[in-house]
Amino acid sequence: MGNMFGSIFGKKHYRILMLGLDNAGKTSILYRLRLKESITTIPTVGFNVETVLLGHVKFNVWDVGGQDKIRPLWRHYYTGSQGLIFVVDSCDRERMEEASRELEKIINDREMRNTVLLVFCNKQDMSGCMQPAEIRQALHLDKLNRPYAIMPCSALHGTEIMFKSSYLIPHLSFQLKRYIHLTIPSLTAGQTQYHGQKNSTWWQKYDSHVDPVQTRTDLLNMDDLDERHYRPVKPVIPTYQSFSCFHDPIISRVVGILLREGNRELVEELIHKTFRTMKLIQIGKYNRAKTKEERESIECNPVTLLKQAIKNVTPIVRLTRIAKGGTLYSVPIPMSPGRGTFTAIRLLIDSTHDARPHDQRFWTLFAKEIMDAAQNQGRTIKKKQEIHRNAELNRAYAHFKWQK
Ligand SMILES: Nc1nc2c(ncn2[C@@H]2O[C@H](COP(=O)(O)OP(=O)(O)OP(=O)(O)O)[C@@H](O)[C@H]2O)c(=O)[nH]1
Ligand SMILES: [Mg+2]
Repeated sequence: MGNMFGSIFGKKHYRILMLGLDNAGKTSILYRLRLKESITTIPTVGFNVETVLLGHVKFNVWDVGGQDKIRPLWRHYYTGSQGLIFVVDSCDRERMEEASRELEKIINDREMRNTVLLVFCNKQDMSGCMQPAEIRQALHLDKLNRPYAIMPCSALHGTEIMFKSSYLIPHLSFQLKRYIHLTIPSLTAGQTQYHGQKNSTWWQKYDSHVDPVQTRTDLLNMDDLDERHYRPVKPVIPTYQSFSCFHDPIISRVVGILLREGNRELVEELIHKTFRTMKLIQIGKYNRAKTKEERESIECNPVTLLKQAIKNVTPIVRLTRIAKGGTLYSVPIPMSPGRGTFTAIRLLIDSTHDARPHDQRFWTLFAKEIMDAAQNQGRTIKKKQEIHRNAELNRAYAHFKWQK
């Protein structure tokens, strides 16, 4: 189903909100889905967000801390969520009633009216835990008049979760069809306008959403008459941005520049292989180093090396063409920071394509170029120096930039 869905709608992002009482295992489930292994967690104070790929469909899964002090913050994450995963600790019989109350509060909210509900009965590996049928009764799910699914799982034995999460896909496809059905008539009637965000409709300009509170201290200091208690709240960040610990703007930029024909997963894999090669080379050097000072001078973090390389390779000037008296002159002008980063990455990639021998893999050559550039040596640095030299040769025309 995932494949079919992906081929019809292309690659899609869905925003899934994962809520539940504290200690239910939300963070464990999130990282089990993301890393396919169980990790040691600490109670979440803010939130974690990760992108999980299931079949061809990407899910942005938001895990928000469940301690009672932070529960009022949950509603700030409702807007734009297409799915809700409610996690319950199957062994926590005493707090089942509390979980039921919280779930009821969430699904009765206006913003969550159309979301798909999936209840995970976590910690099924422990003896004496409640069975899904019991939990369904305890959470009063029978009385719900919306589609939902309830399933046993264990964040410690994650294969079950991986399989079951694909349940969300058919339901979401149903939702999407309904959505398309609703928006197409208004599109043809020419009523749809775009206000920055895609798929927004004309009436959204009357949107009365207020800004969310993002920190716990602000929340605790919020008075009872604050408008956030009764008015719809904006999402904390737009869906296309990420706070994931795996996200880095520079790496995304490199991926974007290397990208061809939209195969982002392939490019991300190339970058990961480049980083792995760099790390292996640097760790080899580190282990061979004799003295402590020598060891300290070796940088083993590939991301730091990439950033250093980009910094070293960024030119400070560039040439532009200006017409004067029927002649085109190459005029040196300062490089803007954004364009400078782009040029640096482009130069690194170009010198990788020029590199010899050709029988080596891209990631090996790219890793070597980055490490050379981080040391202020190599082909890419020469290319930068060439740009500077050309600017120097044309310095006589520099005043054309401001003389009209
Ligand atoms: N036995 C067992 N323990 C689990 C399972 N899933 C999570 N745990 C444990 O439950 C504890 C709490 O897990 P977390 O993932 O931090 O819980 P949480 O829901 O994120 O908690 P908050 O961040 O406070 O909302 C951790 O000690 C986990 O090791 C499971 O499937 N089986
Ligand atoms: Mg947590």
